[in-house]
Amino acid sequence: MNILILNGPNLNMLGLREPEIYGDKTLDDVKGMCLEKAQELGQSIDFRQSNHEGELVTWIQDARDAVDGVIINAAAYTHTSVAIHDALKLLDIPIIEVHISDPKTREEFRHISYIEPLAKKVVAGKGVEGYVLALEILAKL
Ligand code: CA2
Repeated sequence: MNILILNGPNLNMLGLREPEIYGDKTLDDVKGMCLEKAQELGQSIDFRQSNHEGELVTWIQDARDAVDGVIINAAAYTHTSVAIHDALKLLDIPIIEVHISDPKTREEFRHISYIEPLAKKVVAGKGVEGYVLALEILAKL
């Protein structure tokens, strides 16, 4: 099973500020956790981060016919991006939406997700462990 794990804007700063919301692990630590779990589950992962909406859209388009599942934490683009929604809509593989915090319990502008209607499952508020849970969910599908 080939899985694409996408991370949106500012997640490259993980572990460097706001540890009370996002914890103290860096995105590299999260990648390491995912690689370890993927190996255990016999999955192959491609873990990426971009601060650019268009780059994320291109990566999602490229995932067509190339991967078996997508895990996406689109960060702030979750709440704004019709472009990412439209790109994900073209995939006919399972999409798991991940958030480290629980956006629904935070500011109102974080309550809308343009990804949620397309996601097989949303994992939110479980910290960075949510990425590992998403890999387990995909393994069971
Ligand atoms: O909880 C999540 O995973 C979010 O997707 C994180 C986004 C936020 O806009 C979403 O509403 C919820 C923010 C990503 C910024 O990440 C940072 C983490 C630590 C330090 C600085 C930035």
